[in-house]
Amino acid sequence: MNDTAQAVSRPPERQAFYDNIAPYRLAPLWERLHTLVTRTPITPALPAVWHYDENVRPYLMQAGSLISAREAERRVLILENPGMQGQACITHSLFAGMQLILPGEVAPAHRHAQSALRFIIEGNGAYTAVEGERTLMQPGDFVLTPSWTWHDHGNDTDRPMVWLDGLDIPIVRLLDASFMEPSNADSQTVSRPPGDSYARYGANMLPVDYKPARASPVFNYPYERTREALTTLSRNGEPDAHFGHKLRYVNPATGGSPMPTIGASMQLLPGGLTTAPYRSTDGTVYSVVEGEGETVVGDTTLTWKPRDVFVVPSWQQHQHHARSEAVLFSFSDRPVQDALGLWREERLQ
Ligand code: 1HN
Repeated sequence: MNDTAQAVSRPPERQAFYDNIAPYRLAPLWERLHTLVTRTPITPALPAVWHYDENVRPYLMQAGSLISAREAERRVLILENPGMQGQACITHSLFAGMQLILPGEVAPAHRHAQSALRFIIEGNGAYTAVEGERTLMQPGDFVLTPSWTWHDHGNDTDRPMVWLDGLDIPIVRLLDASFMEPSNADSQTVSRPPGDSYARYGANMLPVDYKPARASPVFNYPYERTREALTTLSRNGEPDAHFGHKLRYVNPATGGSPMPTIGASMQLLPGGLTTAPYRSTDGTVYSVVEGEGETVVGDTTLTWKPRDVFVVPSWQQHQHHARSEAVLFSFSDRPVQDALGLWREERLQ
């Protein structure tokens, strides 16, 4: 029996039985078992790529002239997986969108059960405020807004600011656990100077009496530091066959993922490298920071360059090829699968 196992046969007397029991909210498991419990993961998600310069940025800018950040609350174009149209997700478990905030605009303060990450794509120096502290964002920065934290965004620069939003919306939807609260004020009162969290928690040190929480106390992981680490690694040794030089972001107080539902990594692929075939159960969203190349997922080839986003669905074998030295940011639901004992990977040669 394989993944597309034969259904059991359905002669007229069985069909009549199913019809008879349906009004009583009963259904035969044997008609559905093979689609519920599959030999290997079957996902509705398809591999896909969004080319930023050609097919995202122009429409995001059009959206900018159609609606304000204030009216939209968040001016985001959803990156919708072509295998799950209308479901507002990029993988079965994750939402991704591209958010624009124009000079002078404010995206008003709110908080929600959903955890969010921002990965900065374009612009310099707009801010996100999280729990009363602002951070100025630069391309390649990885910014967190953990579950139920107040957050607002503003752009006091003279250039548009664009970032990739990643949220655990489908996970919260599955669990029917969504709560949201708007703030009375558009912008939070700033209660701590910029850089305060990073000084307290981001220097490989912690306040002496700090008690670890579910989410990382660092809420901006600047690209400068990440790139520096990857540059050093790439000078010091050979790349891993499957990952190149790859580091994951951590909650510095626990060594676990920065947020309970979303894990994130950054990897450097030396120019010319083709990674060995790999698959894992966490469908993964990639944002290209530097370099050009392609990722072959099954029989689909996704070609990418800086600022493109692509998605590799669960359990689909893939290989990255870097035509030039490349840096890829990625995020997935791996912490959820790890916590539940579900995560699996397969490394082929
Ligand atoms: C949200 O609150 C933000 O705070 C971005 O910037 C994207 C997508 C769906 C629901 C809430 C934000 C979002 C979102």
